Amino acid sequence: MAEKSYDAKSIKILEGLEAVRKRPGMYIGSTDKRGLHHLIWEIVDNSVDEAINGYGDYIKITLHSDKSCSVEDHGRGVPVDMHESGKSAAEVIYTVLHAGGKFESDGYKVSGGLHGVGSSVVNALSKWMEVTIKRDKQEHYIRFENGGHVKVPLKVVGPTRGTGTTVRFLPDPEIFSATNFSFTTVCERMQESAFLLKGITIEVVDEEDERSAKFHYERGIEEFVEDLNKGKNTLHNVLSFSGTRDKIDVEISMQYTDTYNENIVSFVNNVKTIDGGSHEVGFKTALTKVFNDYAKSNGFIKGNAGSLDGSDVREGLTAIVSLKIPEGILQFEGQTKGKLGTPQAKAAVENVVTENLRIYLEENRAIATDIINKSLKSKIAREAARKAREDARKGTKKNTKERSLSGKLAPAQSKDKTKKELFLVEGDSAGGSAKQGRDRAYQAILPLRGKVLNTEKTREDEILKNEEINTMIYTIGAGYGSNFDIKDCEYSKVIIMSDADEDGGHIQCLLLTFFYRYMKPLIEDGRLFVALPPLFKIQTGKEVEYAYTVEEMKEKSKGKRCDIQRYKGLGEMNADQLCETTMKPGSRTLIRVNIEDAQLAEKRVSILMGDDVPPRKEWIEENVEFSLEDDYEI
Ligand code: 0R9
Repeated sequence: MAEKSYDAKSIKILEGLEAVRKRPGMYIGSTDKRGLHHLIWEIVDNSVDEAINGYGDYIKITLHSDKSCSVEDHGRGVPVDMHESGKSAAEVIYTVLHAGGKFESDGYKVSGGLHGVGSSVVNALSKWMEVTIKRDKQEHYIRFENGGHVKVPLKVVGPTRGTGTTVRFLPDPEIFSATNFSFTTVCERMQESAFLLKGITIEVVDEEDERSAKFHYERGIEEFVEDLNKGKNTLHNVLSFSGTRDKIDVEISMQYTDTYNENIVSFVNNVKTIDGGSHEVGFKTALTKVFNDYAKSNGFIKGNAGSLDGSDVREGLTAIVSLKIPEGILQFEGQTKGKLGTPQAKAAVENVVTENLRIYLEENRAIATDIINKSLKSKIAREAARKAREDARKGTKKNTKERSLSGKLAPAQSKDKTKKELFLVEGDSAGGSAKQGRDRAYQAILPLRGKVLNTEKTREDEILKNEEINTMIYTIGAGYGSNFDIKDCEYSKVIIMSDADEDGGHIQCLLLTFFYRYMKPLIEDGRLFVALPPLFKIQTGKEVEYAYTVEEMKEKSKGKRCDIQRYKGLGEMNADQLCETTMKPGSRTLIRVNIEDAQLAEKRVSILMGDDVPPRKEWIEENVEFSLEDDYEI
């Protein structure tokens, strides 16, 4: 009888694992590079849980040459006793699927809560998985194959010292489209975890390329902020506040730089809240209130001169907001569950920040003055930009003068902002073809001459003196920087069209940097694109085909007697060809630029486009493999 129910349970378990293999996306989001790395995060989560509970302060991730990955922790070791089902506890946690959906396993498991939620999913999606457990002075071993089938049941291997768990797995190449783990991706994520788990050491080893990195931070998120602001001019040392309200632990570190960017990154139970939520609202509300109160009571804003906006007091601010919330009141919202819903979190953060920041400003008046002056500058610029936009809308005299400045622009005839497209075209000759070949009703062409300014290395006042940049801001019509207002944007699509060569790539990078820094909402709203012109023209008799990659060219010309022309630049195409291949909806290929991870994007742009050479060199050396994805996900 017991035997029978044991078998029945085993079948159920294998059915569960099979379901994961059938629809992996439901459990790990995708089966591309991102999903592949998700497997590591799932396993590391268990080690992190154990470390948070006070067991083991060292975690090691090894990327092996055989494309498998192992995660080692120095916790208590997974229990090895027999579970009531007749299976070992170790077998159970690596094979029994936790009930629930897609993102549940991303949740923080507070002490005493759920453990090992994602391990069985990783097992299901692996060619093999081995677990080695050091516990009770003995080393134990269990091996699974082909999506979680037990190959070697739990056994004692021999005596050992210390305690801990090591999980090694090989992702199933039949499931994943990508099979190479990226050392950089793993390091970036582990560094972030190490910042959040102060005092814990996380080591990442890449066996194949013989390199490793160790992350350990005694001051936690304070060092996180220092890292984010590396290479920037800062106005003061990092401020850190913490406190507990309503059983919610709040920890905040913040620092102002002399840049114009706002970089607030928030976490709940060590999981990043990409879409913000109540804690970020509380943080922003407190900042605006405290700085306005200080500015008014110290004579920075007199009479009815108007308050500082939230965007004014956040200009140049880098901050980490990290909360620990008990499971009972934890609520996530949104499609990807990246937004904190818990209403109490707003008050908790608001309270901690208001109390502490007020005192800090009173005690550090020189710094307070610097920050307020910076915010006031933003306020003046914001009001000036608004006025300029209003003038532009009304069509005042000044506007006509400015319009002549952008005489290069071939405007679209339509006034319909939801249909109009703006092409930013490299070079006058391609600009000429584009003007001829376009759909005049909806497509506007702005040819750009020469190299675009690197806005990452240039001060704002210099940037605004640059004619090329000025024309773009004016043409798009929605302002720039913290005063950019997407509602005023004249176009539904802004399309960068440059040659498919090195120079063209450089121009793309420079333009992407400009849009990222000064018109970020354009990207966030999905309105920025890069046009993909063809690399080859293949002519067979009278028939003309185009190819966008070398492989496609080979494929299309195979076994044919044809003429192959490699386009060196857009200028080599005549107006009809350019229109057909690169501009006409339906036959063109556009790449939408998106920001997948705001914090990473921030770091990438400043490393790749900024003043500091060594970090750029390091990044390029470590990332020799470039893919389209890497190029455009800035
Ligand atoms: C290398 C990746 N690490 C793990 O997968 C891992 C899981 C795990 C763990 C415990 C300790 N370390 C771990 N590492 C543990 C031990 C005990 C209680 N809770 C957790 C204990 O000794 O009493 N477990 C995660 C789930 C389980 N253990 C359990 F369900 F089997 F208990």
